[in-house]
Amino acid sequence: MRTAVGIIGGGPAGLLLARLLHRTGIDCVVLEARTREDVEQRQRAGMLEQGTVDALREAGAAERLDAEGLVHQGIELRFERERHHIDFPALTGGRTVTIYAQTEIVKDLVALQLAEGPPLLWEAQALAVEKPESASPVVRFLHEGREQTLICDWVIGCDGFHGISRGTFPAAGSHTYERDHPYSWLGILADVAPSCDELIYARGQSGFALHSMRSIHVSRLYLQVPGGTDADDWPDDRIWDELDARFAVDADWTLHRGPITAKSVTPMRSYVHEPMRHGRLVLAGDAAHIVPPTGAKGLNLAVSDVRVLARTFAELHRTGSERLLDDYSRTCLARVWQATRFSYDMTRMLHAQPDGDVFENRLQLARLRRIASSRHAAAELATNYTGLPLLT
Ligand code: FAS
Ligand code: PHB
Repeated sequence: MRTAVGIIGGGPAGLLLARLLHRTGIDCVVLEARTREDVEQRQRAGMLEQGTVDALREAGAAERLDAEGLVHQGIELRFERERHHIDFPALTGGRTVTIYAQTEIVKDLVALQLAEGPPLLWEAQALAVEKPESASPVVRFLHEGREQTLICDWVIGCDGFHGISRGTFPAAGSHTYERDHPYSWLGILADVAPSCDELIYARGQSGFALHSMRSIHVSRLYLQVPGGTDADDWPDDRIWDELDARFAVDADWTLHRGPITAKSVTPMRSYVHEPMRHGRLVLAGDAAHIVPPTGAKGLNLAVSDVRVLARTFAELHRTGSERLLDDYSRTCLARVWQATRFSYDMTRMLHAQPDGDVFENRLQLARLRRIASSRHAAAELATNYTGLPLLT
């Protein structure tokens, strides 16, 4: 097989990139290791910055998002049994966010790609990227029981944190920056109407909790748990009891319970790989960076990488100039590090420190009190949460 742009990975980054390139008239192929069912059912993110909504509209993939997405005007911070609303439009000159599950974005993009192209190969596992420094890099992949090759002009690694693309980069000149946080998130889906109109980020005495949602009928909640936690050790009642304790406030508010339909544990890590390009191999999304989901940045960062990348290929296609491509890594990393900073700060501010560091505990409260009492500090949180401008 031969194509202009070989895309490894059919998650949100790979699918959105394929859609944007296809609409620009650029030939590409997506190789996805898993099945369609796997990819469409994988419970992940849910909060979209306006830039992500704009990108999906630009891709002609936002019809259901516009009909079903829940636009939110802010979030609530909870600590010391107090409630503090962060009013996004008032603090950011009108910006809002939208709740629409990553699973639905993937379903929308898959349906469009299967209907209109480009080719999307399921259960096509990339084994290696060869000759990335050459003008014709090759992806060796396993599909339908045999090893095949995809000869490309460019290869884009959209294969997530556990993919193979990043490992193709030469050690010399590559740098990784990482921090594993000493706790994880236990995430649940529950068939019960959300107990709130907007997301609640709670710093409880025994740990962090987040109340999100997927619709007006389905709640999505997260609970800080020790690293290495097995979801099976958390029966439904234990989860609801702990969530109740962490969301407790001196106000008339009830956490509504319901049947839990999905449970999973996600480790908390911060990770950045530099650079994001080597020769004709380029990384986008989780293949290049991971943030703890406290700042709701993972999916949004993947989309902003893709928006930059699609523009660079559009210029290359139109003018033959690689000027923007030469700048891709620097452009994306500027935004990646800002999102990494924000996600790290939100995580450290809201999670109980397992080592019971009382000094850190007091610092957390001081940070939260500053946000609750200072318009300036609240505006800084709101500006970062709703998304910094693209191409910072
Ligand atoms: P993805 O990991 O989504 O997609 C990579 C794709 O590449 C996968 O489909 C994989 O099967 C495929 N692949 C891998 N190796 C391959 C190979 N060798 N050949 C072919 N295909 C290959 N972000 C938030 O903002 N909020 C959240 O609550 C949140 N929760 C998360 C929970 C979990 C368990 C994880 C892992 C991530 C979570 N994230 C969250 C971050 C998540 O949303 C990512 O940012 C987002 O999926 C990034 O999309 P991609 O870069 O496309 O990577
Ligand atoms: C989600 O809805 O899955 C979600 C929302 C905000 C976050 C993390 C996850 O910070």
